Amino acid sequence: MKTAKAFAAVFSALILVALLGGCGFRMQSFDSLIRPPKLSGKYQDLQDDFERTVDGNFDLLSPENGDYRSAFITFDYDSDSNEEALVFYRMSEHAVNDDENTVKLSFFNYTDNEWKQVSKFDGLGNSVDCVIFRDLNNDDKDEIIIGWKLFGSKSAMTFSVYYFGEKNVASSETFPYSSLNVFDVNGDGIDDIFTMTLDSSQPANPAAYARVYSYSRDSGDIILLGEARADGNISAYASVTPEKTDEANLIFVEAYKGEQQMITELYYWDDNERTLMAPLFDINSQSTKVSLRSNRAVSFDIDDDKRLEIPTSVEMRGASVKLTSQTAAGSAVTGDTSSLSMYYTKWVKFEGGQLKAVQYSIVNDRLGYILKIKSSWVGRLTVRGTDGIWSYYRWNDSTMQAGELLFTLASYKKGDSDSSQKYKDYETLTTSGETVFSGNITQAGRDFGVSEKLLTESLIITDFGGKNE
Ligand SMILES: [Ca+2]
Ligand SMILES: [Ca+2]
Ligand SMILES: [Ca+2]
Ligand SMILES: [Ca+2]
Repeated sequence: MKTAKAFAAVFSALILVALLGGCGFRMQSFDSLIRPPKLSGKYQDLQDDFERTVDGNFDLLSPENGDYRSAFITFDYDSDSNEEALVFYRMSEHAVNDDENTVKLSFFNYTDNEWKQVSKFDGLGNSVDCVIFRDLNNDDKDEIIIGWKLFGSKSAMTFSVYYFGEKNVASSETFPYSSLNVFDVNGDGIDDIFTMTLDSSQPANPAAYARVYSYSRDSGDIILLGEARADGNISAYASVTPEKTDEANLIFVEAYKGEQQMITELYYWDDNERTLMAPLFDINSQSTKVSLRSNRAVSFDIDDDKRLEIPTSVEMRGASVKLTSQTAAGSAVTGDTSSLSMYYTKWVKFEGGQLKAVQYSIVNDRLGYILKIKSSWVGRLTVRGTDGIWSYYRWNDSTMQAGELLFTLASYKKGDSDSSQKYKDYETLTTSGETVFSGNITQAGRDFGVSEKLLTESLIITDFGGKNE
């Protein structure tokens, strides 16, 4: 499964996303983050006491995602300054992939200078995805949300919630997920569990669901509070970002459709309907095609109003953008190129139940930039180029003809003398780390209204969460 791809550092607000299939949002200070086992004094005692409770040889096991990546996790669920602990392990006599070989989980309490085992559980998989501590029932004590990875499955995981008590630990029902985050979905001030779940049981007709789980006072346990449909034809979830607005608490879910394409799912809780709403999901096509794009841009506050905008695609005619393909040996083959479909990117805001265009742009995820353009340029501009070095031409939509070259944007590493020579007629527009972004504007471009100042102001530099080859 793909690793999650956060947007570039320049969009640091969006870094508050969960890793794929990982845990929820983290706002704590750094020292409450990853805690290695501190096996000295009290913690050595924990290990000793733990070993005494296990009958046979065991291997310790650490969660694979989230903030807690240690087999021994100490926490203080009731904030009384006495720590509690949990330990993940597995018995060594079974092979790692043996179905019998479930992860085991022990809970410990520290009282009277001694660790005492409070409860012991068989886990629900052969590895641990993540551990989250959060108060879900509003009693000022943290519950423990644990995500389990199922045998042999890459995307199907289950979670359960553990309620820590003085005398024992109780566990909830278990629920499936592909991606899990904890935040307040319905706006009642109490955290909920938000999951995206892919159902691939019918490969020809994959489905997916957004679901919200909440603690129910009536049942005394976590229940499914509401669900909405999602595009099932995706390869992985990239991130989940909640956003509070005056109208609603929105949830932006970014998903990959193969290597080239992405979509954004949008959800919000409707208090009247008492369920999750999916305003972008198209029931007829069973997909979220309105936000489909052929680049790796994700929702982003493009106009600095503290609200996210979703990238959507608008057809661009006359474009010819190629990637130089590589032979098996890795050498470039001239003429053997694959063409990319090109689109303008229209950034839309969800407001008053509708999508409103906020900004148009052209996204180049090869070089790593978003070029904001005036809406009046849409349909009057087309792009030609190879390997990310794109030239922008005038385009006439009624004659379907390309006109004059307006400008070209290039990038190269600082101090690369070949490139500095190659782009010596270009003006530096901006730099990002070791990369120089430069442009060359023709007289026709200047007549069209392009200037170095405009390009510099219109460029957003990003590596789209990955390294550009
Ligand atoms: Ca405690
Ligand atoms: Ca609680
Ligand atoms: Ca809530
Ligand atoms: Ca915005």
